[in-house]
Amino acid sequence: MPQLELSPEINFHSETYKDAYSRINAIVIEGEQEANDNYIKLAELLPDHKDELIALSKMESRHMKGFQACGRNLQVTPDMEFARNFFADLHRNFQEAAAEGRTVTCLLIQALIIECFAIAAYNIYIPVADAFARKITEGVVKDEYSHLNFGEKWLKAHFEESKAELEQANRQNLPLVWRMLNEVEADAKILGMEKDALVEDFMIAYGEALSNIGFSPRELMRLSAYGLASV
Ligand code: PL3
Ligand code: FE2
Ligand code: FE2
Repeated sequence: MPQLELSPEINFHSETYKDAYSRINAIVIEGEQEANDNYIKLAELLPDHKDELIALSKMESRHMKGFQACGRNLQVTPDMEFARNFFADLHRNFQEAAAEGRTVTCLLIQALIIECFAIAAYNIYIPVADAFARKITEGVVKDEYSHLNFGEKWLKAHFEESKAELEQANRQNLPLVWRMLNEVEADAKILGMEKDALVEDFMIAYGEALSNIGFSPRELMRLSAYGLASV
C-alpha cells in the first residue's frame, strides 16, 4: 500500500491535522446524518421495506454518534456549515427526487453513490486513523456494505424498469462526486489519504454495484466514468 509509505508518521494533535480534521470529521457526521434522513424518506417511498429501511436509518444515526466521538477524542470542533455546503447539491437532488416519487434516483444517490463514497473513504482512512477512530470506523464500514447491498438487491429486482432512470440519475449525480473529491483532496491528504486511492476504491465499489444490478461491462464502464474527465 503506497499510502502507508507516504505517511509514516502522523501527529494527530498538530494544529494542521486538527484543522483538516474539523472539516473531514464534519463531512462524515453530516453524511451520516443525511443518510439517516434519507433512509427514513426511502421507508416512506418503499413501504414494503419499511422495517428494514428504518433499521438502516438507525445504523446511520449510530455511525454519526461514533464519528462525533472521534472528533471529541481529538478535541476537534467539526465545521458543520462547511459540511452542509459540501453535501448541498447531492442533498437537493435527493430531496427533489423524493418529492417527485423518483425512488430509483433516491436509491442511486443514497444506497449506491453515497455508500460507495463512504466505503472508499472509510477503508482508506482505517490504516491512517488514530486508534480510537480506527476501531469506530472498522465497525461502521461493515454496516455500509449492507446498505449498499440493500440498494443493489432492490435495483436488481427492478432492473428493466429502472434502467433509464438509473442512467439519468447517474449522469446528474456522479459528476458531483468528482467535484466533492476535489474539494476534500487537500484535507484528506493531511490525514494521510490519497485522492487517487479514493477515486480507485470508489470506482471499484461503484462498478461492482452496477454490475451486480445487471449492467453489462461496457455499460458500467460508461456509467462509472461519467464526468471523470474533470478529476
Ligand atoms: C452513509 O452511511 C455514510 C455517508 C458518509 C459519506 C462520507 C464521505 C466521505 C468523504 C470524505 C473523505 C474522508 C473520509 C475520512 C473518514 C473519517
Ligand atoms: Fe453510515
Ligand atoms: Fe450507510
